[in-house]
Amino acid sequence: MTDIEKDLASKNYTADNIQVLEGLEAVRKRPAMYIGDVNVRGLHHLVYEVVDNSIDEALAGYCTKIEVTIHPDNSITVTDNGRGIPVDFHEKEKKSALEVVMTLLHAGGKFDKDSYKVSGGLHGVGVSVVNALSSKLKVTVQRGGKTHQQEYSCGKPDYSIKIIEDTSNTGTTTTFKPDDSIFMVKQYDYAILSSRLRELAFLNKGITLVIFDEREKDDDGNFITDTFFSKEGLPDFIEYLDATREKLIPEPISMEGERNGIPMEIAMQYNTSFSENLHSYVNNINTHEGGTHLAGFRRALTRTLKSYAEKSGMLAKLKFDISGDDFREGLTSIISVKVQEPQFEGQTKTKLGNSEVMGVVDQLVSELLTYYLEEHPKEAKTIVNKVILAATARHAARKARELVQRKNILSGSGLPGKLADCSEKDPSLCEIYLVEGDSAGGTAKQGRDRRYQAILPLRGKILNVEKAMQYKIFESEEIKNMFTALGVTIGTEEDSKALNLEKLRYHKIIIMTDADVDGSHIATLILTFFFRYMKELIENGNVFIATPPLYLIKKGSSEKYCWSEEERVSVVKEFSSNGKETGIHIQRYKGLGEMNAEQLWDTTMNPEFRTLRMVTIENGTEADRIFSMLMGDEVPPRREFIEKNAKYANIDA
Ligand code: 0RA
Repeated sequence: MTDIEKDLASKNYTADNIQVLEGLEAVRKRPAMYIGDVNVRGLHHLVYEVVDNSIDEALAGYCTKIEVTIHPDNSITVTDNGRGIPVDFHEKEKKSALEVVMTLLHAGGKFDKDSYKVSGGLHGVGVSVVNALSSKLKVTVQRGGKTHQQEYSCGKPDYSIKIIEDTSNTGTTTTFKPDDSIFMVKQYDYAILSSRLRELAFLNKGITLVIFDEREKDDDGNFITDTFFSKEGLPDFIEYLDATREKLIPEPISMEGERNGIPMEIAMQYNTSFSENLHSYVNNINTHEGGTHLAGFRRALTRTLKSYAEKSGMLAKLKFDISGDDFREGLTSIISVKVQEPQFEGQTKTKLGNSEVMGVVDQLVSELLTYYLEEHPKEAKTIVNKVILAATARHAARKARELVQRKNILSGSGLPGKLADCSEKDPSLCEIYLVEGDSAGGTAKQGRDRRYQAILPLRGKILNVEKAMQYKIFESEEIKNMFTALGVTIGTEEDSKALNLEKLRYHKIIIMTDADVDGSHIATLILTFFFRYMKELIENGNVFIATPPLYLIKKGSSEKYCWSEEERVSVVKEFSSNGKETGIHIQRYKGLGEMNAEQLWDTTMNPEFRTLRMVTIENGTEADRIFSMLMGDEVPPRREFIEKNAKYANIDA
């Protein structure tokens, strides 16, 4: 007998149930098909799936508060004060509606066809998938004066739904423990969950979202907790994202409306920076790759501002054209639409394909932005002046860039002189180390395997691209070297914004800096550059951080490297317990330069023993905010961030 058959025999299931169990069995066999992966992302996705159901209940107008608790064993509880999942008997399925929702694939929401249901995760798979992937799940429903309960193991009910007590409340509480035999990681990350809940609070104004972490206490002995609530929604989101940028107009421009049954919200603010920060969402999902909603917004923005600027006469003296980019320099904007049947396209399925959305967004933005500009002449003038400034700078940037390109053509291969290239030509086998300083660069050149490892030394602090105007970037020696060594180029023109990734000369780009404050600063400067100008490389999984050891511990003829404080303590213990004399020598590596070529190869560059940390973007909107805060002008928020996060970084000052 198979497991399923055994189960059926023991529980007297009818034929109708077979399909159900096979459904959940399929989820357990191929979890990645339902939740993307069984790594950090998949693990957190389980929480989002459950929270999404509560968000739907809130969007239907029946729920105001959602609480998420991380328990000490990394199980999760999600509680809402909605109407409660229906518990009545389901004639067709011959079991409670609750059990149907919890055990049938794609059964969620089927009871209430008229309800307004649009969230439901990127994979939108329903809570039964969470149940299937949990070793244990308990759901408690308060509804109709009673508290109902059912528990499941690996998705299968332990008992039929039962009433446990009377209640005057309504709501749903789900507690689940992800199955350790399925997931590669077990620990929930507070920062990942809380930034998603914060994002949901901004995207769904009026809902209170609370997170508790029972695994950790703060200095006062209380559990770590955060409460997220936004009264205004997207304008509040903009204020949050731009907290450390200098704004140009007092309040974000806020546009909201519904066309052809598609609700949409847009908020935008101009700041003194030079980067464009457009964030777009469909049904609360961040559409990283954009799509028709974003295209509609951009089109309307360019046309409306251009026509206003022309009418105002402010462009009269301008000697060159204004491009679409110029309208978006220093613009932070968020667009959020809710679409009943979204089509997601693109490499990561985060590009909205529904063609009908473009026109309706364009229409609403044209209308409301025109109205705004008429009503706010002072702000309108500020915006047009910023656009003119951007166009002027772009003009200068093009000249600088053309000069650079011409020079590259003149100097033959165009590869930077400092680059020690590898002999292998197949990019998928090649690595490039971006190394802090000429001296460490020299050691790395000696230590590397020159067949497939290239070394590019970078001189000290590279340009902070967060604060620099674009043309400065094309003048910076270190940045030009990175572009030419990697083989990719970018344009400043609209159509050539995308990187030519197929030209990438190394599929692994490894940032190698000292394990101290300066080294971390340099790594952050390089990451800022990648995030702002070569984000696709990060999204593609090409960017890595090397991890040189922090200590070398020697005793007699034995020696060991340590990468953390804990390792150091345990190695010292090991060495002192099995030796005769107390002659232990501890060397703290402050910089790469203290290692010789052989040591650097052994610990940090040899693929057999090294640890590389792949740089990923968990939450693009949050990453944007953190980069602007870390690399911008304001000091206090940066200090606070560093104090809060220092424990995650292996650095001493
Ligand atoms: C459909 C119908 C009704 C409630 C829900 C769904 C519901 C589902 C979830 C999932 C998590 N929390 C939830 N809260 C409510 C009730 C319809 C009615 O009472 O008429």
